[in-house]
Amino acid sequence: MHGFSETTIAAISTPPGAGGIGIVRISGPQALKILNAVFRPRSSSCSFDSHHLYYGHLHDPRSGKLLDEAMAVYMAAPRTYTREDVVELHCHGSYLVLRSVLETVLSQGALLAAPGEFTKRAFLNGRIDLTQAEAVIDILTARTRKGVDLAQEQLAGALYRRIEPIRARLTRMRALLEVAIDFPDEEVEIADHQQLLEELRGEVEDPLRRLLANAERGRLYREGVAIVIAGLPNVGKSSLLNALLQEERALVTAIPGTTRDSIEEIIDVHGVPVRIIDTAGIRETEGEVEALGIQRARELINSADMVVFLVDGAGGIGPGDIELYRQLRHKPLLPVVNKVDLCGGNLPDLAAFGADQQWLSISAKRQEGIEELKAAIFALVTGEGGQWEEEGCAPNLRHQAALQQAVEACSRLAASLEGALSNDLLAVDVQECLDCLSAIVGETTTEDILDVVFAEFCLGK
Ligand SMILES: Nc1nc2c(ncn2[C@@H]2O[C@H](COP(=O)(O)OP(=O)(O)OP(=O)(O)O)[C@@H](O)[C@H]2O)c(=O)[nH]1
Ligand SMILES: [Mg+2]
Repeated sequence: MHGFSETTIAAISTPPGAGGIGIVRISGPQALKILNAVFRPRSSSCSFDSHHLYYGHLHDPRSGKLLDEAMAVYMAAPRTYTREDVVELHCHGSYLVLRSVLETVLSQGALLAAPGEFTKRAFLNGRIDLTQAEAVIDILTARTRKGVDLAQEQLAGALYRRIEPIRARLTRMRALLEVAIDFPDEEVEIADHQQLLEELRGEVEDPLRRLLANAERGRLYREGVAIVIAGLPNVGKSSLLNALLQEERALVTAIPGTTRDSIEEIIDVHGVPVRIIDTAGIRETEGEVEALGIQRARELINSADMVVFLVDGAGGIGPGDIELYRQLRHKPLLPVVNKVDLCGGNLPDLAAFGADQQWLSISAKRQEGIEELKAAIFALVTGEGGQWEEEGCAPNLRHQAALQQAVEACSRLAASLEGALSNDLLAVDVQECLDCLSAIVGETTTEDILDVVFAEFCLGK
């Protein structure tokens, strides 16, 4: 589909900073030549067996200078990450060492790899489809174990395997229609429209809609949600943050107005990365710093996906709580009563907030009710209590847009079939639907799509 690249690329493939080892990766037709130029194996063998690790030293061939003691591996095409010849130089994980090794490799004819270029080559050389390339980014950036699992499934081809049978079905339909176009005078009807319509509904549209239903889930596990803990001063917001994190992250004191700057951390709520943000307690204040904190809190509340609205069950509910509740009502809200350990079983009267409002009771200090709160957060972010089909695939935004277009093309096709339009027109609709699906797996991708996908990668991947 795309010819193999003539250039050889190289990059530092391990993260910046000090580490036990750091790896410079080289891919392309000159990889082996460069390895021979920069690396001297201790054993004097002059050739490298593929997929074997060699111990030796890296030198700069221009000056003869010793660069590092290293392990090197040469992997001959096509059994490699990119399907090209690949060399990895395992050096000491010092950024300065790695830089000088990379610079030397570049001086021998390699080009600095663009972000994601190794994976892009793996895709262009047909080792993986586009959804698998995207899964590689997801694995690198996942923030929960669940996110990693979903990405691994996609890397194993879960999404591809869901798209392929639908594409195969559409391809068959197109073929039927083409035959019917070529032989308009046949006695038997080659493309029975009623039957095509049934196939379209059952084997194309339904599976596509089911995939689309999973896209929301993909977004959630990939991007997570932002939740602000809001309430009056001293109700225990920072204590709640600490309880959720299981760590004394925020300052907690009995003095109202303790938190000024907002504090945020990411927690794993049943696999969803939740950014949890502790804010300044909201009240009228003369203090300049506190006022800035409160303004900040209001901005964060506005941009948050949802709000945990906290009141102090022991201190009594005041007009301030009710006024704040009124202001927050337009957001997805989880109302929580804190400090129930001080209530002796008697919760304050919460009827003023509305008779039908469900409240959770917790004690942030004693870490009671925290699991229930997490479950409630999960239920709220997943809508109907997380009733997703566990299908092992989580389409991303790009897939979602293409799936949406495919479903729309499907509807047009169904209407055309019902309207008994000519086979030529039907074939156009089928092709449109096919194009959308081909774009997802990367079979008919334009440079723009590739640029967008691979721009998300980090260097060296
Ligand atoms: N008994 C009891 N005390 C609590 C509980 N949660 C918080 N507190 C106490 O309430 C006081 C205020 O707690 P914070 O977590 O600082 O409250 P806050 O809402 O962050 O306060 P500001 O940052 O000032 O808005 C502290 O003395 C906490 O120890 C609880 O569940 N039970
Ligand atoms: Mg606080």
